[in-house]
Amino acid sequence: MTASNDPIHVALDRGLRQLAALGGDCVAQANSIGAILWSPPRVVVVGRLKAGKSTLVNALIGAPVAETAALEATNVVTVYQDGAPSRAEVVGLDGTRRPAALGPASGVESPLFAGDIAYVDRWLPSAALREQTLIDTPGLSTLTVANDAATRRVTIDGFEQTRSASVDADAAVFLFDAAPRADEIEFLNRLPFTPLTTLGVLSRADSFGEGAWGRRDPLDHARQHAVRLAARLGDVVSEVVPVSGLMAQTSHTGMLTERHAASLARLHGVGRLDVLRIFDSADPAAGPIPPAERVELLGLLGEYGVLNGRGIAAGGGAAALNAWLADRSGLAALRRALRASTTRFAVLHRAHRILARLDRLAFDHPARDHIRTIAATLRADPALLPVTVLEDYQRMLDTDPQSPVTDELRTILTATGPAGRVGLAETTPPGEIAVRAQRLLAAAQQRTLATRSAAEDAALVTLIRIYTMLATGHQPPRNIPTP
Ligand SMILES: Nc1nc2c(ncn2[C@@H]2O[C@H](COP(=O)(O)OP(=O)(O)OP(=O)(O)O)[C@@H](O)[C@H]2O)c(=O)[nH]1
Ligand SMILES: [Mg+2]
Repeated sequence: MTASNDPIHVALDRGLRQLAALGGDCVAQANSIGAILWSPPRVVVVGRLKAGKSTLVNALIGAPVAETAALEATNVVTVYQDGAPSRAEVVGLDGTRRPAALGPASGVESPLFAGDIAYVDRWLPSAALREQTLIDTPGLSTLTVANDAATRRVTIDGFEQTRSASVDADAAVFLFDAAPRADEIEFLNRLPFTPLTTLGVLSRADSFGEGAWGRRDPLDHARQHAVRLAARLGDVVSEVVPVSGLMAQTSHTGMLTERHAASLARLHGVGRLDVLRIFDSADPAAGPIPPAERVELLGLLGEYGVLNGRGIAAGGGAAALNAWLADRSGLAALRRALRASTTRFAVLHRAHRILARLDRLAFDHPARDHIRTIAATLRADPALLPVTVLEDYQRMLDTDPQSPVTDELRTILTATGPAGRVGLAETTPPGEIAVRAQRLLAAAQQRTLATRSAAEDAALVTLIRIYTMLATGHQPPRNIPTP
């Protein structure tokens, strides 16, 4: 579904035109809010120090733009978005913007100290970034307190009272290379997302468990472990996808050349233990390739790639090796998961941000009465009902996650048709759907007599609206553009 026929987009666009028609500075306000509507949803990549975040961001973008170093940690939040020319702007903690020069290795030469930066806006032409803006963050860690704070500041509402410096993300990709720690889960719970807008990534899958030299294939092992983790982390993430960011980066950014493949091919036929010995040694006589090339190959392929890519490089050169790396990296599955869930619901979150901006204007602008009418009309529009459901779900997760109301909201959000919204199989005949909706409607009405929170009050209004439509045979609007 394109922007022009997505009912949510059409409704919001209409509302913003009405805002602009009020004249004066409302034109600029409408343009500024409209920029959100016309830009892709924003996905923030978060996780522990050195989990492989920047490497994965490069792989997803398809260009090695984020710095990834074994020793240097990412210390500023960077927002990667599609745009030309390639350029950067540094946003200070006070909200001011300054252009920044790009260094030789496409790094940003910042005019401010890292501690004074909220985030860096970085534009580059990229088809991948047309689908979603990607936000790389410094790792969460008690060891690098300043970097940890830099991430929390721009992602958590109200953290250090720096809301103006927020990066306004719509969804998160959460990386961990082992079971997530309690403080990481706590951080995720403070982000304004739901499990539907948070995707788990088991990173560095190529070195999982005993690693490349162990008895089990680490990628297979990681895949099995990801299934167990997904079951355990169901309250925080929609899915857990195992990925080797390193193999994905090397194969998706054009880093691999015929020279690398030829060098690796010379190890074809060498025994596993001898390969280990060669890569462990700095002695030029230890193997058929010089030490500098060993380091280079390890940096590009990792131990798993070196060990298992030898025969492939010997048989089919760089093209075959690249295809194998891409296939084994798990990036295709990650992209699928991102499209199927995360960005699908991120589009609703983006609509929520637009409505929130209108609500704020309706509160403090001189034309507040007119703006309030525009906002109220939008909220009453059936096309925007899924956005309200997401907002209610988010509030219920914060206040009463175990409530059946929370479950019902999630069921409605994830359903693909009317039967699914009342918890029935999509093949159910319409009559039965209406009967079930009637029963759920009665239960929701009964619940309004003794609610436990303001969030529940609001959620029940939404549920009653939806069940009434379904009970009378009316279709609530299709949720969201399905992929
Ligand atoms: N074997 C292997 N190494 C990886 C993988 N992903 C990243 N690395 C290596 O791990 C190191 C850190 O990777 P980064 O991508 O910089 O990690 P990060 O999470 O951005 O680190 P910080 O920004 O410092 O928190 C680099 O040396 C990468 O080459 C992976 O999937 N497999
Ligand atoms: Mg990094």
